[in-house]
Amino acid sequence: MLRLIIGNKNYSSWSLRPWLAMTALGIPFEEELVPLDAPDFKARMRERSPAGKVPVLIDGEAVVWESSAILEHLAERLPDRGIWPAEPVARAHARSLATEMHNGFGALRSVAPMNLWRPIEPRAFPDEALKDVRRIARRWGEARRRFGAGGDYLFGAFSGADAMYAPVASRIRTYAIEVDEVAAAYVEAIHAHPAFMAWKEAALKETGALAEDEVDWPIVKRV
Ligand SMILES: N[C@@H](CCC(=O)N[C@@H](CS)C(=O)NCC(=O)O)C(=O)O
Repeated sequence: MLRLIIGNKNYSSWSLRPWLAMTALGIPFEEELVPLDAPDFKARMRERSPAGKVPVLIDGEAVVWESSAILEHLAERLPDRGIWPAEPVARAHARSLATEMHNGFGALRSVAPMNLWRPIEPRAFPDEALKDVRRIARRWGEARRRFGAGGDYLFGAFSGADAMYAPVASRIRTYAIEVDEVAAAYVEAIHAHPAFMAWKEAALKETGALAEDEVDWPIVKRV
């Protein structure tokens, strides 16, 4: 059985990505949650993977860290699950989008942490972060136009690319960041996915606020 080690569901955007891909695409796995603020988090995670971070996928003797490597491992192991679109041009596009997310958009990520229990409330962000949002919305629009006809997601059916961008959709919604109509519809489609809803439901039951992810710390706003 595959085992996925994750962090707090309210905050751990990198953990959400492979969890969402696996859940949405019907890949069975056992989940182990290691709270990010546990005093022994680093010690426990260093025992599991060289980077000492979450997420980590354990597949027998294979230990896979880095969210995009986990998606690639799953795509290779379970080629029929649809981690990437079957059609090669769409697949190349999906991989490029996913990798761009994995390596980029740091300006947005640094000022707008994923925080699922935070009430929806507009917030001002620096231009650089808003530029990231516009670039992301353009990417979503291009993918939806070119490849999205078969469904509500970037490549029609839900894929690894959607899993990679789901935390951004959540940030856009939480901080009420204005986006164009196509991007706004995509944000809603992510929030309407049963796998995303299941993760969020669990996140809302969590306790343990993290200062670095609460933008009004020491105030913690919760729905
Ligand atoms: N590039 C990594 C990022 C992993 C990451 O930064 N995980 C965070 C939680 S979302 C973490 O483990 N933080 C705790 C730490 O760095 O000690 C990936 O794609 O998996």
